[in-house]
Amino acid sequence: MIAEEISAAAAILRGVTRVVALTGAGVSAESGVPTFRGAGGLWEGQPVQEVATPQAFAADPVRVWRFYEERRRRLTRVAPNPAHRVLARWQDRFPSFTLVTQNVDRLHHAAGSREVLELHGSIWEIRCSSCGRSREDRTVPLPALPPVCASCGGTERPGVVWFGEYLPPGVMDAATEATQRCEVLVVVGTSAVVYPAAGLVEIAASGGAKVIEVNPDASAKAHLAEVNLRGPAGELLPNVDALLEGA
Ligand code: BV8
Ligand code: ZN
Repeated sequence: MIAEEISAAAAILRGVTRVVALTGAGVSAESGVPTFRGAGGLWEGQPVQEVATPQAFAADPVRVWRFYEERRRRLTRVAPNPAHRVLARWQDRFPSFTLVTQNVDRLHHAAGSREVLELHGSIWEIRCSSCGRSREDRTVPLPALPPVCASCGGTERPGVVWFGEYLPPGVMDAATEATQRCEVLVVVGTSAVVYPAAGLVEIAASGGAKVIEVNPDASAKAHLAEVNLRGPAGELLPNVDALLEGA
């Protein structure tokens, strides 16, 4: 029964000090942002894993930019949902709270979350492929595709981590360190199939932390969860938070 699961999740979270939350596309689903799975993992019929790669960008930068422009445009019309807002509140509810996301949409920031560990970068960052100069740019549509670097004339790319690319070292180390030390890991809206992000669930569980999953469907790591809240995060996280509020 979901009510029991919600109380079980609140019981695990009540009184703990070190909490980490790991989020994926599902936390933004109720804001109207399609998940990767939801779209069948495809863009224009091609697996995203093939579009979101340095090879695809080298072969056809305009095509890859169209993929990101379309997502940037869609993101200008969405807002954070209650799941984002609860996770923003939790940075003040727990003495040590770390928010780790695979999302590039910055909806956690828009909900008031500070110090979000963005494992896969941000769709609002633009970086020069030559000199590495990076800037936040929310212009939609961009005046030219591909955008050109103002300081060296190089081709600019979206500031996201593509498949086959290493994650920003500092960010992954901070996420790993927080997960190794946490008492509870809350896994929200991820299928947990992309690495090294998905490996964080193992790190938490093998470190003795309790894992709570919030997802209508079982992720690839659901077997590591103490409690599985099977439903939309925008509905279930506020219920858990309400029980913590009452405590
Ligand atoms: C790397 C940014 C070193 C770009 C992304 C080990 C084993 C196997 C493969 C690998 C491995 N190690 C490395 C790999 C390769 C690869 C990988 O993991 N491949 C997978 C496909 C098997 N990893 C990499 O390439 C990483 N780099 O390892 O570098 C290296 C270097 C050279 C050579 C080798 C290794 C880089 C990975 C990062 C790629 N960039 N995003 C962009 O966004 O365009 S990944 C992208 O896809 C997302 O960021 C996210 O990580 C992933 C999608 O997953 P989710 O977010 O979970 O979304 P999904 O749609 O799948 O699921 C949504 C879930 O939400 C569902 O479960 C659904 O039920 C749920 N849901 C729906 N509605 C709701 C909900 N939940 C709650 N509430 C709701 N309302
Ligand atoms: Zn440059």
